[in-house]
This record gives sequence, structure tokens and C-alpha cells, in this order.
Amino acid sequence: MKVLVLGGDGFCGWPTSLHLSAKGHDVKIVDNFARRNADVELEVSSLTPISPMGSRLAAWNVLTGREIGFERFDVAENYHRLLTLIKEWQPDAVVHFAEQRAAPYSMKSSWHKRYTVSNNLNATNNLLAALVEAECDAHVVHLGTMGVYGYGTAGVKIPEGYLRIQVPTDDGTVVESEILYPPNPGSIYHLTKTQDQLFFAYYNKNDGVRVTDLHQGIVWGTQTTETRLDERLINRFDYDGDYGTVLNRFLMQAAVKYPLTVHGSGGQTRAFIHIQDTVRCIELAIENPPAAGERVQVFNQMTETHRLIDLAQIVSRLTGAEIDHIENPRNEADSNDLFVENRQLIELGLEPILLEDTLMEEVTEIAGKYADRVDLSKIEARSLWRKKS
Ligand code: NAD
Ligand code: USQ
Repeated sequence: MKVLVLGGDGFCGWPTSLHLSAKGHDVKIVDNFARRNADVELEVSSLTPISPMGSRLAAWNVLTGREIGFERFDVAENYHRLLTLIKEWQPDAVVHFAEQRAAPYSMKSSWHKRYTVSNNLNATNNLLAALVEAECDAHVVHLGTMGVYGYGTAGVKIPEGYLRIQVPTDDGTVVESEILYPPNPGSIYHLTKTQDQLFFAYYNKNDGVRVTDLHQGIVWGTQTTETRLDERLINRFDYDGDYGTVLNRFLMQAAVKYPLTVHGSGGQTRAFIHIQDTVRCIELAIENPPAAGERVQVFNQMTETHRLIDLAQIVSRLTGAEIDHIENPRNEADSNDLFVENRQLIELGLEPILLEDTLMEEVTEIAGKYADRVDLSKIEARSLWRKKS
């Protein structure tokens, strides 16, 4: 299959591009290096020494004989570049990672809020409009987030995208229907993902665009089978207060003996998935497109849920790290339950990698090995959801 990967230089996009190429797909990446530029803005770098795109692609070619194409442009702004590429190359599938993905970054200032909204919504709309204009029937596989549902489920298991409802009518009958699960975003970033859902629903209804929206949990880990082949292929590892996600931050903090930064009580429950399972899920989604005329297909792409304090305690038990409870910079519930339906990807063949089985490997293989690259001053989370009163 010809697969276009938008955002293929990023944390999820790079290992996915390699995995799909290794499986024999013809892969082309588009990226504008917004993520590498954000590192320049924030004066931080990936814990792992990532190579420039040219070296990454050359190394992959030397090691495997396979070629991955690359075009550098902004999907949210350069509509005609995207349209021409789609018209000429006619991809069978487009995997869409090309969005600003950090909640703290999206909350740093009004500029960051406006950038995140404009980048993410225009990227998604441009892709959908270009597919329609190019009369290309490619299957869109989008990386959404578990955060579209919010995390307060009041004991209800979160379904995969759609909620079955019953509405009593004036004449006493009951109408049954299925609606998109009510969105409940917790940051400007998450808000853009709830709006992406409406773009997909609309273009699917009006133009028959085939879409799979993967509502992914927090990704942890660094390496996959392909990125491990050579250090020039190594994946990025974000640990700073804006882009670092919680479990990878805890692993890095344990490696440098920095007390684990639990926000508030740590009673927040979140969904998680290992990066190796992410790439497998995307492969499964590509292989199982919705039929023509089918509504947007939604899979919950997560394998386990944990309270943050429990994760901190696991890391502490394995490494001896201290745990620090810091004032929560975010506006979020101090604790919540989270029950999530994730049957569809499992039924398609996903065999989850369990966190407790591989955490230590991550600590030594990555966090410990590159610990000398950490800038301790970048660990603190400084982006506040609301001004301090
Ligand atoms: P990332 O920031 O590492 O990668 C995103 C890539 O897209 C970057 O290389 C960036 O330069 C590129 N990009 C952004 N805007 C672009 C534009 N307008 N034009 C071209 N390229 C652009 O993020 P990631 O962690 O790989 O996340 C990828 C997707 O998966 C995101 O949409 C994110 O919302 C979703 N997701 C990530 C996680 C996670 O824990 N990392 C969890 C759930 C969902
Ligand atoms: N947290 C800590 N300590 C830290 C960092 C975070 O306690 O040092 C807490 C946060 O307050 C929050 C939770 O950990 O309660 C998760 O934060 P995170 O930064 O790991 O994840 P989040 O902001 O939700 O975003 C990440 C990705 C995003 C993706 C989302 C999936 O950056 O792209 O959409 O996970 S989900 O959380 O399921 O919505």
C-alpha cells in the first residue's frame, strides 16, 4: 500500500513510518519540523540523540534497502503542496499525526493557544479538503486522544467513540440512537481533538471520506524493533515540563535521582500504551479500513489504565526513587476512575505489552544510558492552566 505519513518525524510518526516500511508498504513522510523547532523555542532537546531526517532516511536505506520519501512543508498552511502531492502520488492511506500534541505547550500563553488551534484544525481540514478535491479515496487514519472523552466517567465504561442513548419523546415513546460520546476536553490541545472529530463526521457524511480515528492514551517507552536497529534511527524521548509525558518523565527522573513529580495527590487515572503497540495498532487500522459509506470508525488505542500515584510507586519500588507531590499546575480533577472499552484493536490482533514487564528495560536502556544529556532546569512543569490568584 502507498502510505502518506503526515508528521512522520515525530515521536509516534517516525517509528510508525519505519514499521510500515519494514512491512513492505511504500511510505512517504511529510513534516515541517515544528516539533524540532519547539525544542529550539523551549531550549531543550530530546533525551535521546535524534538524527536529522536526511541521516535517518539514509541509515534506513543502508540497513534495509528500503526507501522512505520525504517532503518538508506545513500541512496547515501549504494547502496546494498537499493537494499536488495527493493528486500525483494517490496514496491508499494517510496517517495523520501532524498536530501540536502537548497539553502544557497549548496552555503556555495566548500565542500558544492560538497556534495550537490554528495548526491542528487547519491541518485536519486541509487534509480532508485536499482528498475531496483530488478525488482520492485514501483511508485517513488519525491520531486522536482518550482526552476527548474527559476522564470523569462516573463508573460508565467509555465506549469506542459512540454512546448509545435513549431519549423519551412527548408521546411517551423512547427514541434510541448513537451519538458521538459527549466531548469534555481538559486543555486547548485536547479541545482541538474534539473539533477534529466533527471535521471527520462532516466530511464522512458529505463526501464519503473513509476515516479511522484512534483515541490514543498516553504513549510511553522509546524504542521499537526498527528504531533499535541503529542509533541513527533512535526515537525521540521528551522529558521537559511541556512535552514530556508522565511515565517517561518518571523513568528519566528515577535515572537522575530527581524526586518523581506527581501532580497533586496522584489520584488521576489515565490510559497508557507502549510505543511498540502504537505502531502495531496503526498497522492494524490501515489493514482494516471502514467500508465505503461506513461512518467514522473509532478505536480506543490504549492497553491499561493506572492512577499516577500507583505508577510513581511502581517506579519507586523498581529504582528506589523518592516521590514528590507538587502543586498541580493544571486544572483537572484530583482523582477519577477510568474504565475504557478497547476490544476492537485486541480483536484485530493486538497483544498488549504490559507496563510492569518492560519498565526496567526502559530505565536502563534509555533513561540511564542518556542520563547525562538531561538539563535538570527543564524538568519543572511551568505551564499553568490558570493564573495563580
Ligand atoms: P510529535 O510532536 O512528536 O509529532 C508530531 C509531528 O508532526 C512533529 O514531527 C511535527 O513537526 C509535525 N507537525 C506538526 N504540525 C505540522 C504541520 N502543520 N505540518 C507538518 N508537520 C507538522 O507528537 P507525537 O507524540 O508523535 O504525537 C503524534 C500524534 O499522536 C498527535 O496528533 C498526538 O495528538 C497523538 N497522540 C500522542 C500521544 C503521546 O503520548 N505522544 C498520545 C495520544 C495521542
Ligand atoms: N503529570 C504528573 N506529573 C508530571 C507530568 C504529568 O503528575 O510530571 C500528570 C498530569 O497532571 C496529568 C497526567 O499526568 O494528570 C497526564 O499528563 P501527561 O503530560 O502525561 O499527558 P497529557 O497532557 O494528557 O497528554 C499526553 C500527550 C497527548 C495525548 C494524551 C493522551 O501529550 O498528545 O493526547 O497524553 S490522554 O491523556 O489519554 O488524553
